[in-house]
Amino acid sequence: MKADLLLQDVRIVTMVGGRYGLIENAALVVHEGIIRWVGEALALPQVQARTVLAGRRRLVTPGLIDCHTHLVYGGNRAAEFEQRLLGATYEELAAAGGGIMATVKATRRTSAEALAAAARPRLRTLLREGVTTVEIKTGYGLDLETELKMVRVMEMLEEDLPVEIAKTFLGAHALPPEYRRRAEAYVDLVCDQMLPQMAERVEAVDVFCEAIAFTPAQTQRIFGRALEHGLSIRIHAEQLSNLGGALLAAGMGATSADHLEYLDGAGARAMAAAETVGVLLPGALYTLRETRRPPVDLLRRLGVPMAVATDANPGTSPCFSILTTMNMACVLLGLTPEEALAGVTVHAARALGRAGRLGTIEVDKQADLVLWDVETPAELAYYIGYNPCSQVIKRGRSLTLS
Ligand code: DI6
Ligand code: FE
Repeated sequence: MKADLLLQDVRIVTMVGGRYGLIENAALVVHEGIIRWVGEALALPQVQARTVLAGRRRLVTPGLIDCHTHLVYGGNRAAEFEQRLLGATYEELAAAGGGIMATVKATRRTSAEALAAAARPRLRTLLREGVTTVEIKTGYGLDLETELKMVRVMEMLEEDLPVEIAKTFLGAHALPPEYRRRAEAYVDLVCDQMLPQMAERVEAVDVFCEAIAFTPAQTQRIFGRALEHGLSIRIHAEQLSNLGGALLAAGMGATSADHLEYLDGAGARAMAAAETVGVLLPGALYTLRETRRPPVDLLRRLGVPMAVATDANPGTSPCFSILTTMNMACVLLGLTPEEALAGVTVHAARALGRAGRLGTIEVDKQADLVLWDVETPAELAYYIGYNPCSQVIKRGRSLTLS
């Protein structure tokens, strides 16, 4: 067997079927970026490998996947964070031009180069924790020019850094001030002007379906158009209230419904029937000090796959640590460490429509791998602010991350 890389003396957590699937005394063979063989070292066939890597009994997992972020944006909202802790409410801040609109203003006036320069260290922080694939949403432009600029920034990041970026169009994130009281006209703009141009450059369309954002009827209209363009659909649903967004999106074949704090039984059953992934975002719940929890027991009982993501954004989740997010998913939402790891590997791959290629360690999958200095996989969700990542392999190549 010919190989570019033979990885030996490792313990492999395959995550097949969402379980650890730990193989002790394991070996793994990579050729042309693809896993060609994995199993117990004793059964390893004859291999002529160009590179042999001794893992010194480190634990190996699939490359981690952050399947929901907004990490391209201008400015930051630390001042709002401070004002909120001094007693200001969201409504007051929004009325004073804060909230999502503050970030929209900053993103509109920042160049693509400056946006990329600001996003790079955020993305690097994720990569240093073993993230090899990340989803990034637009949604801080809310006009065609700036939405396209955000996609260009993602393309620049992908050129500079060894990471795969899944690009999502979130033109329906908030109603821009120039469309005040003309929401339907803005939805027309999203459907008729923005979507046709964005369709070439992104793979999915997301809508923030919420009382402070877009209604289910508007969401349905946008999703209908997205499907006509051959894009997959995802939704921010049931974060602040229950509008039935997850039910609607699942009925239209959404790949994921995200947040879900206020999800009800009908929504959860629709997700189970449609095999829609539930993406849990504990960083937002934590930052907003939300007391309502997504119905994890119900999702588990119905067999809805649960992914876990940072929701990295300047307002509700200024969090750029996938490991801390796994810890929050356990401590705040009651996931097991195994479920949290499945949430950032196999189920996250599914939320991004990449389950055939990413998310587990199996023959024929892409060789995105992380070597960890830990004894047990539960340690990945256990530490807070400690990074045991020892080495990252992307498409079969070892990375040096500065
Ligand atoms: N849900 C959220 O929590 C964020 N966006 C979204 O759709 C908020 C983004 C922000 O405040 O900038
Ligand atoms: Fe979000």
